[in-house]
Amino acid sequence: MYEIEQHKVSEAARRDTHLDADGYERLYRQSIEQPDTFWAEQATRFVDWMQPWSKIHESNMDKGEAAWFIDGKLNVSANCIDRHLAKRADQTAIIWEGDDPSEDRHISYRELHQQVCRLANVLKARGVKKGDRVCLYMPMIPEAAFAMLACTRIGAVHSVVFGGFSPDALRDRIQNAECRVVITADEGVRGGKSIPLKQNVDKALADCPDVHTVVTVKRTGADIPWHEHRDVWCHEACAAVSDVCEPEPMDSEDPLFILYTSGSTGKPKGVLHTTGGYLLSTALTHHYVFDYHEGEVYWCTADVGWVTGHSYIVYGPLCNGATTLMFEGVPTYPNASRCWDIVDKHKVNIFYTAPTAIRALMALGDEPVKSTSRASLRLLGSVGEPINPEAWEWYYHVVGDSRCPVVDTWWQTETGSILIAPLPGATDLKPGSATRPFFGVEPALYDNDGNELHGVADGNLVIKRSWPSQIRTVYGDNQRFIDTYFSTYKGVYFTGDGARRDEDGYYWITGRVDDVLNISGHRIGTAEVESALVLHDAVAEAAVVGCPHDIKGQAIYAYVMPMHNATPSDELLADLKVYVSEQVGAFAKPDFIQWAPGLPKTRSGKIMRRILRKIACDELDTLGDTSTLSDPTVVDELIEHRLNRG
Ligand code: 6R9
Repeated sequence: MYEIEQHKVSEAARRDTHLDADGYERLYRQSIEQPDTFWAEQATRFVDWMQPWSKIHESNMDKGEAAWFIDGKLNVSANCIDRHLAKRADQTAIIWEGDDPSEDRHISYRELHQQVCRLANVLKARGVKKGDRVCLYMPMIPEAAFAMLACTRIGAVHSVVFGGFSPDALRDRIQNAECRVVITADEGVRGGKSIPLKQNVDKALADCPDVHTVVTVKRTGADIPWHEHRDVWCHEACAAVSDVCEPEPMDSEDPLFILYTSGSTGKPKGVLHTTGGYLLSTALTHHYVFDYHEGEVYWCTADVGWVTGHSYIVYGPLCNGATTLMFEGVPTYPNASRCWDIVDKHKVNIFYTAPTAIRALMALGDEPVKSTSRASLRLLGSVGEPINPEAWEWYYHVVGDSRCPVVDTWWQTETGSILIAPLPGATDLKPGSATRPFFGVEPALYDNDGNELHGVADGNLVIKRSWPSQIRTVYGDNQRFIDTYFSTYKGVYFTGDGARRDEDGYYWITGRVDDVLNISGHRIGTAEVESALVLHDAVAEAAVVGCPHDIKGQAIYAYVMPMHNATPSDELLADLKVYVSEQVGAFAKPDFIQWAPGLPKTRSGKIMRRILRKIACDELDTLGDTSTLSDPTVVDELIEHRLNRG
């Protein structure tokens, strides 16, 4: 067990932080006991409003209804750009570091303003109006941020689809959100390889007749197919319009964006976030959790296609007038020192990444880290999955030279912003714990019967009161939204995660308690992979579970029952893996596929995943009760042929 004292934040770090322990206690208490006073103060300090709100907040946690800063009007792009111009027009807003270490760009707030206005005018010229959905399928280039902000400027709702998704997955998301405009790039570049984004869009659009415009950013200049009536080059269109575009006054509860995430059914959910509450929460958490100080360089390594990229590359940092770094490549290209070379090159002060990246770099040894300076680093962050104490220690001691606090931040696509995390200088750290709730957040642990557990306990993590950046609905399916988040336990938000609370009130997230896997920090529903597998002609049935993986956290283990007329073979196995990549995306490709003569089912026909998980994890002595199975011999057969994961 680790001692708390071991990682007390050093006195030097404590001196300059926004808050100390008393400050955190005082503000947390105020946020719970006098929420209206607390939120009014924060909303005034962090966000500029075009029209003040009439009421701070209203919610009904039985139905998942929430409204924040009611009647308030604001514009997100004006908050992220225009209001900084008086003071910091020449300050760098975005540092872009290319995949190739010789390429970089510095975009000032002034240039950001011009670029966003131009792109907003292009969207307008193509008929995009307030409330319309625009799909973004982009690599990690500044134009991704320009496009997001251009949407917010005119009140369009963006739906960013991660560039690693396949054309089929992209098509489903374009159709679900009824997008008519797509913004993409000719190609993406990662680790020296190119990704055919425009070509993928063309494939996806074969089944999306309503899409009338594809705006394409020229990133590599590769030869790409072109459809005269539909496709426009971003640089040509932007050159033809004005660089002035007045920001649209938006209601605080107007939709800001849709972001698809995986759940326990095969169909991804379009998580909908709204304007005022989301912007305030991302700015507030960026300020306090990363202890952001004026002039600092902040780098979040996430992709803009995931929520971490939305909240902590774009919205939170830019709302705070920060300098945010965006990296196109991967941590190991051209070599294992890349991240630390970037830190030294751009004098990065705050570095935020995922445990899977930390573990991958840790496996390559200390030398690639030690050969760099990292003197500018002041704070380290972690997000996306539980960080094992070994990785935490390495991050703290080797990357941070035992000098930089590590903030382990727990949150979700649905929560919009960080809900549980230490505040540097205020919270003593424990490796592996996300520690304590952020302001206004009231977590609780429930047992499976819905009883709240008090004191030291292990249970299902729920959130008891509404917070500003809370998910408002699942786009187009409010019933599914209520069923998923507000029906498991009455009157509280169910996170889908399990957690333990220790004697100091610290939370330790133990992982998903539903059928969602976390592969290298990417959320994937087991049902999504299963649906892809059973679409293949040779597959009769499939069941997917997670098993532990040293670097990725979890790996995908699939049990596949072949069709009666199919012959199981190594070629077919390889085929199935490629097939899943095509259906969903390469990151969802099964690591292991075991042929199954049958799947263990209850007498009512439900697949017993618990048992499949135990077999995949080699935990045979705790298989549990198999007597309720309709055919228990299936289990012996699966055990006998289980795969060697070593
Ligand atoms: C931000 C993000 C959410 C799921 C979440 C949980 C896991 C995220 C974590 C963590 C332990 C942390 N998760 N942060 N688990 N410690 N600090 O990752 O959003 O992609 O929606 O994933 O990730 O299981 O429920 P999202």
